[in-house]
Amino acid sequence: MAQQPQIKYLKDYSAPAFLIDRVDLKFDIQDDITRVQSRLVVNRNDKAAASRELVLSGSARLTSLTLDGERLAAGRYRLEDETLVVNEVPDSFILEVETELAPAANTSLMGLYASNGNLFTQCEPEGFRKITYYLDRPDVMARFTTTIIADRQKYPILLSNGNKVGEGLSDKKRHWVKWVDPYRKPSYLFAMVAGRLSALKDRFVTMRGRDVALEIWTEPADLDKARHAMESLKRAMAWDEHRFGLEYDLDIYMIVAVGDFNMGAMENKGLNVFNTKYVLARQDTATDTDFEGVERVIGHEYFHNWTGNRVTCRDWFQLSLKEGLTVFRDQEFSSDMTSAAVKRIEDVKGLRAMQFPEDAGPTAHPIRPDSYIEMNNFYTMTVYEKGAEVVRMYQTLLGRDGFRKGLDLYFRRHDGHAVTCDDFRAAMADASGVDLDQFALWYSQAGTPRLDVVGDYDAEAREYRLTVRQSCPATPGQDVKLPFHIPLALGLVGRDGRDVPLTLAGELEAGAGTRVLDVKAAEQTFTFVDIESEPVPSLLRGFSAPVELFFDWSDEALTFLMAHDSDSFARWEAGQTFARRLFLRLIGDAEQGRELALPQGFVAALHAILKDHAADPAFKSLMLALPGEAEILEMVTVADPALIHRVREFVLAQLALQLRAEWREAYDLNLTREYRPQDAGRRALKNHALAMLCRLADAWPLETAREQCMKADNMTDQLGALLALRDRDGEERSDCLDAFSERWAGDALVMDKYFSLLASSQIPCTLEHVKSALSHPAFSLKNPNKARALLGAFARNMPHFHAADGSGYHFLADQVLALDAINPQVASRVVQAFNRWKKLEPGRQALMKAELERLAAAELSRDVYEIVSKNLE
Ligand code: 7MK
Ligand code: ZN
Repeated sequence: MAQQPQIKYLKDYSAPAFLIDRVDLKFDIQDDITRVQSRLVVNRNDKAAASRELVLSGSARLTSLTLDGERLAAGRYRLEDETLVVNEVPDSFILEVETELAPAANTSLMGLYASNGNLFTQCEPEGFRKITYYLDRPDVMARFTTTIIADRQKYPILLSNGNKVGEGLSDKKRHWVKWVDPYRKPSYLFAMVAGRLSALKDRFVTMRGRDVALEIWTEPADLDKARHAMESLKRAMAWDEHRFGLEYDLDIYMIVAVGDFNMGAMENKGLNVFNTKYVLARQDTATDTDFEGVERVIGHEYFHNWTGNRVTCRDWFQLSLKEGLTVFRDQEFSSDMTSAAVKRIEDVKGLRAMQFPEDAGPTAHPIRPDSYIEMNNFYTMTVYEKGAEVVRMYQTLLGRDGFRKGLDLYFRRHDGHAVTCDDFRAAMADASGVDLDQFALWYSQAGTPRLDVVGDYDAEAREYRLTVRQSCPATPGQDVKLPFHIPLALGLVGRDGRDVPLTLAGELEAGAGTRVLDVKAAEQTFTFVDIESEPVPSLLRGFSAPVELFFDWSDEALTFLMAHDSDSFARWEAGQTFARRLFLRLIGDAEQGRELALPQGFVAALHAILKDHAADPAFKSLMLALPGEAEILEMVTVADPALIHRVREFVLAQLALQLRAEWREAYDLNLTREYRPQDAGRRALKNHALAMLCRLADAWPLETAREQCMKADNMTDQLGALLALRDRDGEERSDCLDAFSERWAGDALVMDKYFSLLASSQIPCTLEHVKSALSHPAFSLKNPNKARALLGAFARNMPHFHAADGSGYHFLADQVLALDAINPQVASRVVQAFNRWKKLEPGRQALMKAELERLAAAELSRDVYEIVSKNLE
């Protein structure tokens, strides 16, 4: 870093000195450059401190500047540090700004950029300033019009936000289109697309009878993969009306798919831009998980139209206001479209594998951060996924109806405005009468709270007492934490496996089988009365709060909950608790050089699950899956990745061996004759069984996997077989991989799967394979999907990334440097593979630190600098 980058603070927020009423944009697209004319109607903001200087953000080449029609002389303005300052401005005026862009040279994929010959924009959070000079902050909401002029052959399709109001020819070769967005919006929601694209078209009639044109734009060759996205969009629109009474508000809704995109997708008003990964899905190219991902992200961006666009964020510290809420909404949508139990478990798995480590590491931050260097670094698991858990807690505390009333009030108060997380919390409190003052701490304190629960049964008094103690580990900049307001959902399970009605001491009537306790103090005791015999507590049902909970269940109690708990999340969690405990014990054994052995109780519990033929196969597959390596790493104080890997592999190998007949039966029973989307759960369980069987020394599973891979008529089974073969060095593996990469050489999204397979393999020469993949004709570091597929997968590969000689670390650091020169945002994601270095045993810790120091000494982007410096603090 040439100079220390500036830190921005929430506490420094001040309202903008000027507001922009209207923006008229004109994009003149030439071969190599695009000229942008912007005409701003600017007014002084009487709600802000008066200033005679107009300060605009921007970094594009400025070619002309006029104020009220007069060209500004050099002395009237200055350009410095990515800002344009205009002196002596009147109270109201018109500013015309002209800039020149080179989209084909823009590899950051922020602002205006080229992808495969077409042009796209990405403006959230601060990409608009790469296009023109502007008050590029979300509390400045303006009415936009966009005119685009381009060659008819090269750019037949010209799109922007809102409604198309005119089009025509400017000369023989060039045409123009004008778009008007009737809604005020911040600049981050601006979008423009130009290129050769084809559309899948449909319609949706809203609850009040508005006829909406739906268009999904893709490259012509991909159009036959857009059907599922379109069906998902219609389901999302109907669901938001039904669940939240929210209706779409324009006559057209467009989605454009692009192969080069930094994130999943973007909710630009009326013109969503999507990573192809979340649009294109066809049975033979996309897995069941991919299909679910498309539905989820289509839903997410659609839901933003109300939670994000109609009501937006005052400043970027409030990002979770729209993201936590919209993730919660997409979770509820997916839950209603498939299985609520499975969805909840998958979300919690994701949170544990990725958000908990973030909250325990050097980049830990509250869901509403108080400072940042680069805002792009705060599109995190914490802001999104923990943010969604915080929104879910409102619903748990207020009930579904109370939550709905709160949301209605939020829209009544704030429609058309840019607001804060406190405004959201106030709407929830005011609509329900529930005191949510202490709840505010979820927004300001980082770290995963810990609940230590002790149960005590008093047979004499027929009482069951639960004592709950809460704490929260220190995080960077926050040594001491105050107690949170935690909704703790629980049940007490009787000997017959049924929930005991829960009555707290002092209550007159018997309560329900599941109750939500308000845990607010550092230590609290709850007494349940009329409890006939000692129950087994089922705690944190439905994962009612993003915390870690500890209770001293016996192995028998856990097996009992696995079989009988009425709450399916808690059934799954009992199995996970059993497994976590087992891992801790085995890691201790391995460290002491003791022989490893699996307790029969654990094997028997999984045996019972495999034999439960009435259970939903998707749920069964989750019950049979063990906590991942990343989760285990967080559980130990000093982590040896090789040991963690070895112990986990041991357990898996033992389960494969001791339950081989049952796995084989699960495989056979879940084979399906023809492909039907609704058999996704059966495919999941079948492929899980196949992967377990491929751990055996037998030839049969490898042959079966080869055959399944070669003959599959759908990507789930093809990839399922490849995953089963992934770690088995041999002919079956190489034949299948070769056939796969040959067949799919022309399909970018399928090739991402190929690169991930190579990078996640346990076979000895994986690093060599990853290195040679960098020069594979289908690979490019410039494409974020490719970089993530290869480098992201490698960074999660425990034995290879954490190779004892440091070769994995060295390789990844080299790639971070290469990537940072191309696309800082993607580089900054990849470098976070180093975040947990302090958790590792001394040898690897030193190796990782050396790589971080090597990075720190290099010329870095703001994005990577922020992460590296936080790691070394
Ligand atoms: C999801 C912002 C966008 C990280 C996860 C998304 C982004 C980053 C999609 C980009 C989104 N507003 O809709 O949240
Ligand atoms: Zn979002």
